[in-house]
Amino acid sequence: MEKLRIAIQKSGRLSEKSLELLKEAGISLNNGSRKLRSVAQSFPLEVIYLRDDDIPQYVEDGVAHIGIVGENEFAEKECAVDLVERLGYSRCRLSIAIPKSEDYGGLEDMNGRRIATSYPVILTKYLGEHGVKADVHVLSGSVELAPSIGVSDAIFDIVSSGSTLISNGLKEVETIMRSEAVVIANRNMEEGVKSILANLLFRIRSVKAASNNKYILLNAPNEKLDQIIQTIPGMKSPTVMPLAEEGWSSVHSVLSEKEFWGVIDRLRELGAQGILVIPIEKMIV
Ligand code: PRT
Ligand code: ZN
Repeated sequence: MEKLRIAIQKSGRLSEKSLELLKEAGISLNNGSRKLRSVAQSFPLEVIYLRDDDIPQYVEDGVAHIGIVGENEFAEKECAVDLVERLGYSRCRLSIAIPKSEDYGGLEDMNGRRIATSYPVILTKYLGEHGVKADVHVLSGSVELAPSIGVSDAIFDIVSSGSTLISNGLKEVETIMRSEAVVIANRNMEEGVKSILANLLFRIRSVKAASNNKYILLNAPNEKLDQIIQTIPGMKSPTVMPLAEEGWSSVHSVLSEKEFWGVIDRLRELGAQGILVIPIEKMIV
């Protein structure tokens, strides 16, 4: 039977979350310790484990049908693959940083400067778009050390908390790109494989929607019911049922994580009582 082949980072910042995502999508893999390849039990899927740098090319070549990579790798490699889903984890940014004692007047300060990076394509493109001519110096690792050993004047690298920059005496001066884990796909998949991918993406979206939403139940005084319903519109509209106690109703709905606290505060102001918030296991989108 046809299988969808997915490439996942062998070991690194994307590995664990990517496997967890598959698990939440109901896909269990048959190996405890990671091998080069594993086959899912209850879904037509095969996983191959690769270095993240190699994944875009393998997907372009069709060795894997899809892959999970940082958006930065997708942008850097410029492979002929499609970005089909954003996953929201392993978020980071790619920024230019300079020694913290130096002043920064804007991107034009980079004219004639040496910038060390592992992402020359993204950097060169950005500088070109802004008419800045710098000397881009490619390093495969430990980019943050380059200024202190005199290899460069600035760096362009991944930043997450910013502590690596601080501990190397650098400061972030320009953010060029934001990145998160994404699913990339081959452009020439057979119909059978495409439909497996559609099913996988449907499951992934349901997992994502569930983690971004909560189920809320509350008791509302009837005279405030209209205002309470407006505060929590829900997926369609909330379910409203009369309570045994005269003048009160029970309201059930779905609340997004983003607006959560604002809505709760407003509901309390309106006299809602017995508010219960429950995690959603899956949400079919
Ligand atoms: O071995 P392989 O080639 O597969 O892995 P890798 O070492 O190239 O990649 P890995 O596992 O480090 O990162 C994989 C992906 O995670 C990256 O491509 C990014 O999309 C994403 N990601 C998210 C990060 C970070 N956060 C991150 N903080 N990748 C790297 N870092 C590094 C960064 O290079 C810098 O050295 O962490 C340091 C900065 O972190 P802060 O928190 O000190 O700012
Ligand atoms: Zn890598």
